[in-house]
Formats: sequence, structure tokens, C-alpha cells
Amino acid sequence: MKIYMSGKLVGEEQATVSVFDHGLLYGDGVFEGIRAYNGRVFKLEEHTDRLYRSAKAIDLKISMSKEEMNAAVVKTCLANGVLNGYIRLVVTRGVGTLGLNPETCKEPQVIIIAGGIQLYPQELYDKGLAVITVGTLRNHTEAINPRIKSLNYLNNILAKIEAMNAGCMECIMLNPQGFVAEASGDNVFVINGTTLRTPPSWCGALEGITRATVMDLAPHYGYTVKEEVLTRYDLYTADEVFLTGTAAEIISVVKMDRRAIGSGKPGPIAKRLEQVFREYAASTGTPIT
Ligand code: PXG
Repeated sequence: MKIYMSGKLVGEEQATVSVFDHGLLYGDGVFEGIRAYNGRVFKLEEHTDRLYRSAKAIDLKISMSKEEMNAAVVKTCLANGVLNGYIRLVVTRGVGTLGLNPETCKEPQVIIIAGGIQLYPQELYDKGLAVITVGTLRNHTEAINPRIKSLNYLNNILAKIEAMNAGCMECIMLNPQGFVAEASGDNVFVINGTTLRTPPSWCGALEGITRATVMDLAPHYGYTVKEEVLTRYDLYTADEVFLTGTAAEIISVVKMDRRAIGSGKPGPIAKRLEQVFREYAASTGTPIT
């Protein structure tokens, strides 16, 4: 496998990071997870836009333009023959001294890995996912804003550990006000009738690219989409609940806190959107050429 590092493609053995990189020492950096379908990178510009917004939000200046970044992503896919897969784009603060001061880091490190993707097993798409509400609150927006896709994922990992310990693959995270924010690595939607609702980003949700795609596509199929403040009540009483994310795409939630949601089986609208999303993803994107 060839990895893009510091402007060139290198072998896996040479693709190493310094122990003085603040990405490692402090989780000081930003990242993206991107999919390639059928020889095209899905929503590449949206991902680079979010990456640069995240970088700006942590006052990290990426030393290449968005256009150069997009070209580097395509080049890394080509070099690895990745036409369907998962791309991890990482920008760390770079090598500095011991101590928090980011000014000691002279050059951000840009890393691009194009490889395979580990999806949930098909069975979970067929049967739906069970989730629990975890005690770990989503970060306060004025502590680490969840709109920043930073390398500091402990908040999400602590939530994931709680979920796994309770026998669930995913969880619902609330914000410090008690409103629903998102899952540990996915956004959340509820469906009542033909209306889809999802929390606004200020409630502590990442502005997911899959979420935005669903919000764009759904009205074309007769559904209304709203960003709305949600509580657990809204999930317990929904006809359907589903999660969206680059890795998961769209997956139904059928149980929450051991209670059945709707019929307790994946609902027809989420299933339809799952199909609509897959067809759309297979037919759009930046060509890997
Ligand atoms: N919320 C959070 C906290 C995320 O990390 C999403 C929502 C969905 O956003 P996109 O743009 O992907 O639709 C994410 C992204 C993992 C993993 O291994 C998950 C993400 C990123 C990288 C790895 O579960 N989720």
C-alpha cells in the first residue's frame, strides 16, 4: 500500500509519524473519512471543505490548497487501485516540542490512506441496530465544538465503550442540555409520517456529509426534512429512527434503551432511503483518473 505523506507517496514502512507530532501527543489535528464508489470519490469537495473548516476552527493552517488536496486524494486512490473503498485524510499539527504550545510545530503533516472499508455486517442492515443512550455527554460546543472533526475523539470513544459494554454497537449521545446530539460516529434522524427530523448542528452534531445528502435527496421522494431540537421522547415515539455516516451509509435503529422503536423492525422509509442513497452514491463523484 502506498501512503501519501508530506507531498509524496511512500511505502507503508516509510509512512511513520514522529513521537513528537502533536497529533499523537495531544490529538491536535483534524481528519476526514471519505468513500469511493465505482471509481469515483463521493462528495470529495464537501469533505475537503469540512476538513479546511475544522482546521480553521483549531487555527491550523494547511500548507496546500483545497485543489491540491483533492488532487492528492485522487492520486492516492489511483496509486493503490482503490475504486471502491475508504479514504482517511489526516492533518496533524506536526512535529513540535513537548508541551502544548502549537507554535512549536512548524509544519502540519498531511496523511492520506486509501484502503478498504469495514462496514456493519449485512445482518444489521436487514434486522436493524440496537442502541442505548449513554451517560457520556457530547462535548459542550464551547469546549470542543462537535462541528470540528478533530483527532481528539475520546468523547466519542468513551461513549462507544459504554455502548459496547451494554452489548450495543452504537449509542445516542445527548448534549449538556439533555437534547439529542448524535451517535458516536453517525448522525441521527427520526421519522414520523412522511417527515424526517434531525438535530441542528448547534445541538452538538457533526455536519455529516451523509446527513446533508439525505436532506438533499429526501424531498425528491416526497419527504419533508426539518432540523429540530429533539429529546429522547422523540426517538421513543418515532415511527422509524435511522443513522447516517460515511462508513454506515444509512442504517435503521430498531431498539433504543431496550425499547422497540416503531414496529421493532427496519421501517419502509429508512429502507427506501438506504436504497436511494446507494443508487445515488454509485452514480456521482470525482472520477479517479
Ligand atoms: N458524527 C460523528 C461524530 C462522526 O464521527 C458522523 C457523524 C457522520 O458524518 P459523515 O460526514 O461521515 O456522514 C461522523 C463520521 C468510525 C468512523 O470508525 C466514523 C466516522 C468517521 C471516521 C470513523 O466509526 N464518522
